[in-house]
Amino acid sequence: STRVITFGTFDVFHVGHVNILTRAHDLGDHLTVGISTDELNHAKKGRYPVYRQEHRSQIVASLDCVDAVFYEHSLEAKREYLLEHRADVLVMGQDWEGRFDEFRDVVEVVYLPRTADISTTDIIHEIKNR
Ligand code: C2G
Repeated sequence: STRVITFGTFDVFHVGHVNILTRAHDLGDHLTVGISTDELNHAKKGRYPVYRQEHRSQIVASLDCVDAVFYEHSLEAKREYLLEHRADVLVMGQDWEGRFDEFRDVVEVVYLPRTADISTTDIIHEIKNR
């Protein structure tokens, strides 16, 4: 059986997130999702997510297409996460194209097209400006 893994923040959960998770699930038999922690977001993006990590992971874990979730504490630990979760396929959106090619020795790496015209950043702006 094929084990798929993907990573993300999944903040202010939207249909682009649904699409990548359902397509990732369809590439195998078991989908594990690494949820980037609040502290990882603060360190890498300079801001905390709108939704705290417990709520983001609870939302993602509730989906039929998701079998397991864990917290991604560090971007540098990706190889350890892939091995720990016995992943066969790593799926990421095309905004990450090429960025995970170094792991092709342990997993198949697949970059999927993003859903057009939707992002957490745009949603935050839309809410601010109404
Ligand atoms: N995504 C998508 N279409 C959108 C928006 C997002 O397909 N319109 C995908 C992204 O390509 C990504 C996933 O949804 O694969 C999660 O996106 P983010 O929550 O923005 O994830 P990010 O903060 O990029 O975290 O180790 C990698 C990081 O944890 C990725």
